[in-house]
Amino acid sequence: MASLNHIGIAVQNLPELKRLFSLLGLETGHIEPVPDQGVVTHFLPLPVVQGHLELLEVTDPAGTVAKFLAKRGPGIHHLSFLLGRGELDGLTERLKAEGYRLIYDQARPGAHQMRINFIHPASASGILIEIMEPAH
Ligand code: CMX
Repeated sequence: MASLNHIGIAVQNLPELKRLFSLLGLETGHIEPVPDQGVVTHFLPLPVVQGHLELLEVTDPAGTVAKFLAKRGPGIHHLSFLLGRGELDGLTERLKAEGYRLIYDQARPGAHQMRINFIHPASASGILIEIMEPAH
């Protein structure tokens, strides 16, 4: 079975995105130029967890994912970060105070009995970021 090693994110404003990931507790580890590919790679180690790829099958033609497909075509829709229980509301308030745009005023229920919210891609360098915590 193949294991997920990393997700490559094309960035235009590196300090801006590093600042956001730092608020989520993720700091840069290894930095390595790869001249052959025309980039410098910045790796932010992720805690090892049992993760998932989530395939989003549309059921609501007027929903956000249907709209995404119509506008941008198929592909990666969001990154989802798991927090410890009781951490979501505090982080949400901190992000708002730092000027980030959250999608919901209050966390909503998500799959796997999670409380979820999202950072709007307009304030996350073009990436839709889900933050979530176990509801129970
Ligand atoms: N990733 C990156 N950019 C995205 C995006 C995504 N997933 N979805 C939309 N965008 C872009 C749009 O293309 C648009 O770009 P431009 O301004 O360059 O045209 C920009 O974000 C702003 O879009 P918007 O008009 O404010 O909002 P949309 O109606 O396109 O909706 C969003 C975007 C993020 C507000 C909406 O998708 C949302 O509310 N998402 C949260 C809920 C969600 O995504 N649920 C599905 C997953 C559920 C699950 O996993 O359980």
